[in-house]
Amino acid sequence: MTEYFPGVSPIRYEGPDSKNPLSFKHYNPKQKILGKTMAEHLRFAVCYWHTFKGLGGDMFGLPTMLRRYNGAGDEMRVAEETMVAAFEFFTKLGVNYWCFHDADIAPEGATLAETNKRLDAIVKLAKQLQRDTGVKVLWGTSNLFSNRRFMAGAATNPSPTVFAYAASKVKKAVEITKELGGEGYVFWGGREGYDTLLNTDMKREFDQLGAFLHMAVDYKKKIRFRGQFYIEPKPKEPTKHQYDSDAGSCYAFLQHYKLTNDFKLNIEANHATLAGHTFQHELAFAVANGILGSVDANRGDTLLGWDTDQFPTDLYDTTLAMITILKGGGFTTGGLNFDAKLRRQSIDPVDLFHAHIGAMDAFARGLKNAVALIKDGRIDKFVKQRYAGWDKGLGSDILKGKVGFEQLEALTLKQGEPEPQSGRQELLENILNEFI
Ligand code: XLS
Ligand code: CA
Ligand code: CA
Repeated sequence: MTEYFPGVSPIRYEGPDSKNPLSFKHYNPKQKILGKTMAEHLRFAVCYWHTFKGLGGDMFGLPTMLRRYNGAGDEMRVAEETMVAAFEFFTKLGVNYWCFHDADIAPEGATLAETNKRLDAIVKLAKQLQRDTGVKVLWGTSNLFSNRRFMAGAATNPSPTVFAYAASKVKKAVEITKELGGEGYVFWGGREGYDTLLNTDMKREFDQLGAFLHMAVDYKKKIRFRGQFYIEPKPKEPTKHQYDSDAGSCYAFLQHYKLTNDFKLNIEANHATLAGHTFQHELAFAVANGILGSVDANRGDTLLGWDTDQFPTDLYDTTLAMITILKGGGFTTGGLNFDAKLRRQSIDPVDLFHAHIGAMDAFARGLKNAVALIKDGRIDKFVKQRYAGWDKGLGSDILKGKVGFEQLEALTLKQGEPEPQSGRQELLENILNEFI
C-alpha cells in the first residue's frame, strides 16, 4: 500500500513544553476530565471534502496543491486511493471520526444508477478501512449544491423532478451513512434559498422543504437508521439568502413543520459569524432550546466577509464554545468536525497535520479552560445572583402566572423606582481572562 504521508509518525501528546510541531501540546486523548476522557468530550472528526478534495483553488486561481493520490489512474482509482490516504491521515492524526458528502467519496456517474454503483464500491472499501482502524463516521451528507441540476435548489426547486432527484440522492446517502455506522446525517441547504424574490415563491419553497424533510424522516425510520438528523444553518453563500439562515430561523422552521422531534442542529462557527452572531450565541441558542447536536469547528476572518473556513485557533472562541457545550450536557451523537481548509499557500501534505494539530490543541485548551472556569464558579455565581429574584417571591409568582398586569401596576405604584444593578461586564471579562 502506498504511504501518502511518509515521514509522519502517529501524533502523540508530548505536553506544553514540547517543540515538536508534530505533537500535541494540550490534547491528551486519554486524560480524564469530569469523568470522561478528552477524546470522549471532544469527539474530533476530519472532513473529507476540504481535507482530501480541496486543493487550494479560489475564485481567482487554479489549485495550488498537488496530491499524489490524484495521479492514481482513472476517476475510481483516484477515489479508492484518496480513501486509503484519508484513513492513513485519520489514524496518524489520532481522530476517531470522519464526515463526508456522497460526492466527495465517489465521482458522480452518467446516471443515478451508475453513481450509486460507484458509491457502493467505495463504501465497501471505506467499511473495510473502518474495520481495520476503528475510525467511525460522525455524519454523512449528500451534496445537493454542486451539480448544475441543483442550481435553483434541491428540495426548494421550482421543478418537482429536481426535488425527486434530490430525494433519490438523500435516500442513497442515508443508506450508505447507515451502512458505515454513521452516528448522524446532516442537511445543509446550500442552494435552498434564492438569488432574487422576483422569480421565487418563498411560501411554496418552505412547504417543499418541509415535505422533503418529512420524507427523509419516514425513510430513516423505515430502514431503521438510528443516527441523528441535523440541519446546518448558514445565512448566505452560495445563495444570497438561505432559508436555514441561523439557529433561530431553523428552530422556527422545525417547529412550524413539526420536525422538532427528529432534528437537531449542526452549528458551524463561520456560519454563525456570517449570520451576524457569535459562535457562542448560536451554540447558546441551540442549548437553550434543546437542539444542539454537533459542531463544525472552524473560524472566519473579521476582515473578509465570506466563508473562509479557517482552522480554529482562537482560544477565546474555543473556551466560550466549550463552556456552552459542557453546560448543555456535552456531545452525545455529535462532535467537533473540522470543516476547515488550508490556506492556498499551505501546499504540503504535512500542512494538513499542522492545521489539525493546532485546532485540536486549541479545543483541548478550550475544554481545560472551560472546566477550570466552571469549577471556579465566580461567573456562574454572579449570574445566579443576578436572576435570584426569579426563584422566589415576586419573580416566581410572575412565572407561575399568579399575578397579572393589574397586580404588577399596583405593586409598582407602591414601591416606586427599582434600584438598578451593575452588569459587571468588565469584572467578568477580567475573570474570563484569568483562564485563557
Ligand atoms: C458549506 C457547509 C457544508 C456542510 C455540509 O458551507 O459548511 O460543507 O457542512 O454540506
Ligand atoms: Ca459546515
Ligand atoms: Ca463553511
